[in-house]
Amino acid sequence: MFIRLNEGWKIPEQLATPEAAYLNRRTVLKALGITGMGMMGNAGFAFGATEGTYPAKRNPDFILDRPLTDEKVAGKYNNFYEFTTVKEEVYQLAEKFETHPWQIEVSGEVDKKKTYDVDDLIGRMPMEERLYRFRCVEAWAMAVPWTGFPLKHLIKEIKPKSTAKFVRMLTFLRPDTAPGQKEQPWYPWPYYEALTMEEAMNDLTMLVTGIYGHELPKQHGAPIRLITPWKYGYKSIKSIVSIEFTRKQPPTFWNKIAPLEYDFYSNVNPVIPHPRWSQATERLIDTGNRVPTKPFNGYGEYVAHLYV
Ligand SMILES: Nc1nc2c(c(=O)[nH]1)N[C@H]1C(S)=C(S)[C@@H](COP(=O)(O)O)O[C@H]1N2
Ligand SMILES: [Mo]
Repeated sequence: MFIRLNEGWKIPEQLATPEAAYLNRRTVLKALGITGMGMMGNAGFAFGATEGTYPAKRNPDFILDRPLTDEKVAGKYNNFYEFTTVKEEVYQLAEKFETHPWQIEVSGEVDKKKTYDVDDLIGRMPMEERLYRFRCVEAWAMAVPWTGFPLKHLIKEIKPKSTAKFVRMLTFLRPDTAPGQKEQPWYPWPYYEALTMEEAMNDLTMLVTGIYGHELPKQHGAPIRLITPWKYGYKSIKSIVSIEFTRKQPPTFWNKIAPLEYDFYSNVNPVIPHPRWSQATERLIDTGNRVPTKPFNGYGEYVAHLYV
């Protein structure tokens, strides 16, 4: 995040292409009533306890103002510092990382600690697909179909105590198989993030296990990650092993490293520049087009009320 600034932000903005609601091929075919199993097959991605999960039914409430990002581009341009800070190399270094089986520990302001198995959650949570914009603080952006479930469903099941005001999440700590953790000991591993309880319960907030109609490849944060589309990407913590409910606002990884550059809330905001670059526009990673940044990344109707 520090070392590979995109040069693009320095050049004058390109004009945005006109907005148009995006429908992909499957949605169009569905609308016409002509989808068949042959077209919607799983292409060998689903297996084991999650068989039949993907592709999940798309939630039609979430439409895009831009085409979906090319899956191959999104899968080879990743921030996942546990493996490397070189975006183009994450997918290779994460390849052998073991993500199955996988448990999440729930602790803190709860009646008793509990362990959840990710396959079990996938089997019984209301899985859906959503097309979301995604915006990294480095000013690159993409639009992808995530599969997962709103975090609020899990929180309602957990029933945290009324003293729970924040939700803290942690990534794995495995320096033996995650070379970035071993070779960059100056970072405060494991990666940790947090939301207010209101943010965690918001309709937009998802725990995600899939992308592009199949399970998450490792570079995108398998087997389960957070997605908060109105916040900069670093809030979307990958490969979650722990969820803790706290009374006080927890510290966060990037805020700890550079408090003046990364604040707790980190809501996408075109008028507040990062100390080292403008946030007025963003670069779409597959086309290279620059488009204006939207307040709350375009999701103000869902979340603006949380911040007044
Ligand atoms: N555990 C962990 N989660 C993480 C990161 C990371 O380095 N480690 N990087 C974050 C940042 S800065 C971004 S932009 C997104 C990138 O998600 P993607 O690679 O799936 O596009 O993941 C976020 N989640
Ligand atoms: Mo990011």
